[in-house]
Amino acid sequence: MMKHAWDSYRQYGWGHNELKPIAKKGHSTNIFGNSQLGASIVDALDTLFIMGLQDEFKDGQEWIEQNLDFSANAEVSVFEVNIRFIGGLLAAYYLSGQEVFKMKAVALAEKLIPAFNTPTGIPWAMVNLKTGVGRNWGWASAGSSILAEFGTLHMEFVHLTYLTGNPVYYQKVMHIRKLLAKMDRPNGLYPNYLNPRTGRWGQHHTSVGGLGDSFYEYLLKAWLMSDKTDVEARKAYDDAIEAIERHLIRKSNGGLTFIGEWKNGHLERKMGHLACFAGGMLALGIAHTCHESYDRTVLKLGPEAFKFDSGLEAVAVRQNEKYYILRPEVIETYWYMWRFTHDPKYRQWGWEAAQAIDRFCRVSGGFSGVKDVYSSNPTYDDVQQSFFLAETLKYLYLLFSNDDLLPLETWVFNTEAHPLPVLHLALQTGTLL
Ligand code: DMJ
Repeated sequence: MMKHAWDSYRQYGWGHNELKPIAKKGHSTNIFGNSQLGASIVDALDTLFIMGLQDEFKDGQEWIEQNLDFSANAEVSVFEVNIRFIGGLLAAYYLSGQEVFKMKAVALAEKLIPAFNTPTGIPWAMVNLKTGVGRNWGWASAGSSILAEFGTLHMEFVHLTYLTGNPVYYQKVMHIRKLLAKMDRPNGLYPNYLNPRTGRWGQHHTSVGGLGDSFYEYLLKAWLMSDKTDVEARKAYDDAIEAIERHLIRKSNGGLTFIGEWKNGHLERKMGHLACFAGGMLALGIAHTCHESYDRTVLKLGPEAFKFDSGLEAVAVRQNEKYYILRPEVIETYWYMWRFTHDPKYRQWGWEAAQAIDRFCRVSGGFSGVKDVYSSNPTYDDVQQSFFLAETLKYLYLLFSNDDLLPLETWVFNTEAHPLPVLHLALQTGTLL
């Protein structure tokens, strides 16, 4: 599947950010601005390396050496560029030892630093790579920055300081953490929106799915990545999860554990596909619930969001929530649960998902998302997302590999599945400061 995804991108979308596997041409979205940064190449590199696809890896490296530069007049998402590009380049560097990846990661990080020029130091969501001008998404509450965006820079930025000796990256993300630690939280929950001018929360919406998700993930992983010495991060994680357990985690009438969304004092009994990564983070009954969300569809692929009220149990109701865009979170959770328990059901569930993807998402020009997982005759969205190569296929591969391939004692995966090593000595000896 990886060969088919990569070869198709190589043939029809090379250098573009993503691929349209039906139209057989390049694709991009607003998260990459109007740039051609080869996002699929950078996102896929470490997967190719791990799978032993050396020629393909070399091909990607060559493209990066010759073509990847960050001078375009393009407004990109700081978060997306960080997790896919900086994370991807750093992982490629750590795995292969090739200096070029480190150099490119640092060059790109320099372009993101102007995004932190706000009255509070909470970065803008977007930055123009050429001019350094930042701004926020028009749709975000009251001009706010997004928790899952400014809260998902920590791992990569700590590594950048570790590799370069330049303290700036570390200082930027530690500043975010300190600022958050000082703020009052309604019911102990972190709202998804924070205004970078005023330092006040926007709407009181809390989610472990979209807009919140990887913020919680990075608190836990900051602690893991520091060889469990960053106890401040662990404490913040424990406090956040305690409030989430109290207010958001419930059992449906049918006995499925789910994580709902908090909207201005009210619990919405709905869970997004994105929240399914939390099965691996919390190791609760979430993996089972997310498997049910797949199993209760015609295609055996999970919808974007599913509900637990009015007699509904892990199924999507709205037409615009029935799509599957090759997302990884459920398979990610299966893999973590496999590593934690070695219960064969997780491999079985992963195998079911792999077969369903191969059957319903494979087209001659790559892999495409589908618009309705409840229809036996689904239409395609014609996008091969870069995270399909970075995450979905990597987690599937790891699910059927031995534990000594990227052991979790020494590697911590960023939110785009790019493995970064645990920094044993650096944090303990304070060399980062
Ligand atoms: C990926 O880019 C990352 O996993 C991110 O944290 C959330 N969304 C996508 C995949 O669904």
